Amino acid sequence: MSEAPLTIALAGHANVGKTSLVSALIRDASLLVAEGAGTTTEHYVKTFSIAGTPVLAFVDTPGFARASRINKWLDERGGVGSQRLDDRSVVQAFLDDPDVPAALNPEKEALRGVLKAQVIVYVAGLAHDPQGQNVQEVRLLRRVRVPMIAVLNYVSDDEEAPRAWRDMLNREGIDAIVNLDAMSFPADQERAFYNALRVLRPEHGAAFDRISALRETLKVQNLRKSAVVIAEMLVDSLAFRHVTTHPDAEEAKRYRSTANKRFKEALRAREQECFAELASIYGHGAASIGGASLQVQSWSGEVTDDLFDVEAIRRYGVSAGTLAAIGAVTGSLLDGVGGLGFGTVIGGGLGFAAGLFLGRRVSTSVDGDTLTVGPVDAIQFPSVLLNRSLDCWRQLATRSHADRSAVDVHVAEPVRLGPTGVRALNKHARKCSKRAEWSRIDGRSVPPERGAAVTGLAEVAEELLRKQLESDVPA
Ligand SMILES: Nc1nc2c(ncn2[C@@H]2O[C@H](COP(=O)(O)OP(=O)(O)OP(=O)(O)O)[C@@H](O)[C@H]2O)c(=O)[nH]1
Ligand SMILES: [Mg+2]
Repeated sequence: MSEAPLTIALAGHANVGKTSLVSALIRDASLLVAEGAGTTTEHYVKTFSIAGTPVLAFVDTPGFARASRINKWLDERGGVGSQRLDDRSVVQAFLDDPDVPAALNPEKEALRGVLKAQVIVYVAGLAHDPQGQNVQEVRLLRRVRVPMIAVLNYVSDDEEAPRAWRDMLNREGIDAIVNLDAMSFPADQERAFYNALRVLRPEHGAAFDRISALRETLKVQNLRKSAVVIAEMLVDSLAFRHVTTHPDAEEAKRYRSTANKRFKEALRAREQECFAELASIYGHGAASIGGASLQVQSWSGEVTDDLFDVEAIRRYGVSAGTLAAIGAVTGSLLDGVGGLGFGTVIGGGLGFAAGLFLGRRVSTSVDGDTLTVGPVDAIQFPSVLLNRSLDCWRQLATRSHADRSAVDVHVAEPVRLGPTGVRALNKHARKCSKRAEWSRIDGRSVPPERGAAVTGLAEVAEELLRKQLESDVPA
């Protein structure tokens, strides 16, 4: 077993996704990736550590644009007969030659990085057919005399890579060819990539075992952490009340609509905080979330979609059938409270959803000089909150770190809770709705009994996350 990390250089033509692949492999969304060629200008090493021990070191390199010129230089200066230098020495001589034109600096820089590696990964961007310059790149890299595999980027599933690429790479004596799409980055492609490396560098077998064990552990750990983050948000949001005091009852009443707005803003901000925490669990802390219905400019930005609107219920609410199954006969979460005049909720379709329009169900009361806004007294609300965060989670959990686009919450059909889950959710939600002191939204400290609600809701959330994981995350 080898103690030092296996050093792997990613090299290839400019703009084929080398840095994107490093990002995805080491789960780091902060590396500089951009549309144009020439984004990476210096080579750098990123180590991937497990429990503080570096197991792999990836060398990202600037892309090649003039490999044939360098090959020519190397052929001319390599010497002949007994004077002939070995390949690595000629490459080194090229790097040491002060007269090499500055135009070749990116290539020099790339070769400096490549010389540090024990394995070279030649990245082929399948946006184009292989060209003469790609052949030259492979030939140039082979002079470094370390095992070399080719990664075919832009192949998101098992589709056959274009024959021309395979033929060329085989002809040039590449040791292995694997599909590895930086953007979708499926787990099975990543495993195949590591298996190929393992064959070439069996002395690092233990490192690959540790990586695959880590992936499994993290899958479970991150799911649990996410469930707790979502449960904390649920408790805070369901318990929250916006309370203000005024000179008299009339003033308090006049302030009602402003207070209502503040209340909703506070819940939206809390939801954003939850999304941000989920993102950071999965190493996407800097990502922004946005989408068709949930428009978010930045983590602290504004949500223009409404957590409280009819569409939210239709999309994320509990179905009429499930409500019937659990015997819900009113839309109210707070038995006997409210007096808001909700009708019977058994019914169907949008009329049903509209009848539960969440925004109208923010309970508001004036008691002397005190105005209290909240909680949202609608049986659909906990489900809407839970499913929106699930929607965000499912994308973060499967997202490649090469993907720098906004997270588009609101994509696929949400996985719904069954009657047992809804019953459990409602049970805890009812409790939270009666305990204003359980909300941390306005920064107060919370009593220890709140913990049981968080645990209970985390169980409900975890069940849903697991279902989701089984339904759409490849093993
Ligand atoms: N659709 C798609 N786009 C990709 C993929 N990999 C990379 N890209 C995009 O291709 C562009 C270049 O990606 P980079 O990772 O910067 O490429 P690079 O090879 O490091 O580029 P240089 O450093 O300039 O040589 C970016 O806009 C990426 O988002 C992929 O698998 N699928
Ligand atoms: Mg780059």
